[in-house]
Amino acid sequence: MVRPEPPAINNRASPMSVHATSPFDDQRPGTSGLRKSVQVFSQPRYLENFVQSAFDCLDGLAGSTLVIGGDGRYYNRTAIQTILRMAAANGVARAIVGRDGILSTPAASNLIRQRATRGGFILSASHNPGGPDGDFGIKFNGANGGPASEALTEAFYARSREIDAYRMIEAPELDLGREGVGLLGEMIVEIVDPVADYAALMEQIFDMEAIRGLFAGGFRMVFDAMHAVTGPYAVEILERRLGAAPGTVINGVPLEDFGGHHPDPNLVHAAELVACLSGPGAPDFGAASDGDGDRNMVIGRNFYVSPSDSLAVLAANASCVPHFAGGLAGIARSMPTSLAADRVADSLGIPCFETPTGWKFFGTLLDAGRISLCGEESFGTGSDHVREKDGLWAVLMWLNVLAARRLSVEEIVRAHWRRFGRTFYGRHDYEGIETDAANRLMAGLRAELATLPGRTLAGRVVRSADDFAYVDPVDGSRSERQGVRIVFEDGARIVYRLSGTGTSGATLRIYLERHEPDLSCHALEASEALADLVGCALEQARVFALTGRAEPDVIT
Ligand code: VG1
Ligand code: CO
Repeated sequence: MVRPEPPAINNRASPMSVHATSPFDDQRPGTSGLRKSVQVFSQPRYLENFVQSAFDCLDGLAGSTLVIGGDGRYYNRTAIQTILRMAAANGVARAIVGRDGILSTPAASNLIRQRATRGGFILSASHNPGGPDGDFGIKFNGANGGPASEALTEAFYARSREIDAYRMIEAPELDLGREGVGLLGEMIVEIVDPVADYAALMEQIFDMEAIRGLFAGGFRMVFDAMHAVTGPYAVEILERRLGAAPGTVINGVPLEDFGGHHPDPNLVHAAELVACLSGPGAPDFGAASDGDGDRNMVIGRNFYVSPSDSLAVLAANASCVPHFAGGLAGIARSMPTSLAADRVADSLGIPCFETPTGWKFFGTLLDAGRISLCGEESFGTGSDHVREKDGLWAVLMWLNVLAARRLSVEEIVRAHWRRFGRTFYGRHDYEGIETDAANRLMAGLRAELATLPGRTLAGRVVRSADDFAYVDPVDGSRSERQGVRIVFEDGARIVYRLSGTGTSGATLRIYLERHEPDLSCHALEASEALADLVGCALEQARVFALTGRAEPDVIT
């Protein structure tokens, strides 16, 4: 909220200057914006070139309002000062900035929408480590609050290849720590509480009374903010508004280097949380979020919920949540996400869309009202309330379902499996492999696709094999080469793709799933249930021969 304090800023007379520059050749955004090491980003003109390239491609920029904020990682404040001076020089009329430069990705998406702005810049490398030796990132979200389309990010990239000048006014540093309204050159700068509007939105969506009742009845949870951006949001909403015990939020203070950890909520990097939820006296519920607050991991007492299952369970229980009282229009999942959500959509008689990896592909479907819920296997879940995945929202949705059903997390998931069957799922990541080897591996897979259908691999007959291409059902845009998939007659799948968020070498992701209707097999560990598919996937891609890697770095 804007406090009635004197303007923090007054630099009306600042001269605008045009600075000569020359292109960098590596500014193509990936799955979610441009991500590079801090070292790369802090080179002179690097950030400036990318931001000016974006400005040059945006219609209606002059006179518009932009939202600017980030996850608080190292270089966040410096980058915000630069972007503000550039926005002022490019004729932006107003900038809305989170206090201390902080905005979680979903909170930024919400502000862009609520304030009817032209869009915004979100500064984050999400789950990648931070600090001077870590990563930094920037992405542009449009007026709907969602990540820029592929067509637009390609336009930014094309522009970055020919840019010869950027515009920036000269002005002293702004005090980002004080809420209020001031001027930077001709541009109004409004520094806002990063949490208030987001918390208000959550109050509209969920049955807060029911969740308060849950906590009042002794329900205990731990939320691991991983020293990333969600700390202040989680403290305000869980502890202050919902009455969760003080101390429910751990690692709640955002740090520039996330305390030296990967702010990536999975079983490997959120080990502290996993330990808290193990053992007899463990709390009822655990959750963690990532660097920029858009991912979520949820776990029950001694019970892990895979993100694909989480999407399916939330979809099946959506009617507990006031925002979805009218039912779901449809569901969407990224291609490598398991088909568990499709089974729920079937039972509800609503469509389930399969999109390429990355939240930018959900935007058109959400805008057109064709889906209400969407998710990815990478700990991303979201809905039509914003145009980003939303970590804390997903945790609140789980709490709302738990409050309505009065069952444990494990009971809810096991009941879901009994009804729909269990989809065993695993993702194996091979990080930092040599780019050439990764490209050869993918090329090898692609070369064999046509010969696979009808063949038997490790006892399963291949039904189809392709390189996923997507035609957006709303705007007709086409995206090619989004991942190699091998689908078997029994519905089991192997998917291969290279990460588009890494900053060094290549990361190979292999996704495996199979559906198991037989109740007596539901107690298997996913690793046992998928062992034969894993073997088949490794052999088919010649992973060891081409990369020398015998084991994945992370399994989720
Ligand atoms: C990864 C995930 C993808 C997610 C993306 C951004 O991309 O797999 O599902 O949308 O990260 O998430 P990739 O290309 O590395 O597989 V976030 O929270 O890092 O912005
Ligand atoms: Co993220």
